[in-house]
Amino acid sequence: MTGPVLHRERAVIALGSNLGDREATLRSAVAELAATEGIRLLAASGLVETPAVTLEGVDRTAPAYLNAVVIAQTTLAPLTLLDALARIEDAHGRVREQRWGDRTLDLDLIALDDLELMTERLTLPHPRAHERAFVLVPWLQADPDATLPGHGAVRELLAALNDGDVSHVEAEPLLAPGVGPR
Ligand code: A4P
Ligand code: MG
Repeated sequence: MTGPVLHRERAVIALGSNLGDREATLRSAVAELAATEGIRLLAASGLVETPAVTLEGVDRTAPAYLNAVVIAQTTLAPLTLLDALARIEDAHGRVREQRWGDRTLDLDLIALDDLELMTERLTLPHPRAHERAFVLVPWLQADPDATLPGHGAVRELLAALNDGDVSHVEAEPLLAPGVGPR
């Protein structure tokens, strides 16, 4: 007898933090993702520092963000994966008071294969990813050939944005060598 066929999807997850020890938070979030049943990390960006984008636009008086992107393989259903991300956010003291407000940790699902979905809890691909350098720059680091379903090559989306606000601050790779296919 063979075991159940586990369909594996490729997930792109964006991480952001602009409160507390941002780097420690992002590193432990990556470790927690890697330790989640049904998630296997394949690649990760470095850390990039970006000015806060708020509902009023770029706010340079707000604490700056560290952003990163990880690529994973997952057997989790889309909403189960979203729940897993929310649990990790909550474990890092995430409070939800203001949309696009300051946060210890934000985990967004950017894409899950080429799935297109629009439900109350989950929109895929992430509806704002294509216009955000703080997502596209680290995504390209993690996957130089990345494409955003419905929008095209990430490299071209980024060139069209022409946003020079993103700087690379990574000290050590977010993903230790050896993490990956087992
Ligand atoms: N939701 C729907 N689709 C998704 C998805 N693909 N991934 C729902 C994740 N969540 C998704 O999110 C609100 C609800 O969106 C969730 O309950 C989920 O069911 P939230 O994280 O509670 O609140 P939020 O993040 O404030 O709202 P929103 O609109 O998702 O914000 P964004 O678009 O994620 O923007 N500036 C910089 N420099 N770097 C950042 O990382 N991030 C944001 C947040 C704003 N400014 C930023 C950054
Ligand atoms: Mg979010």
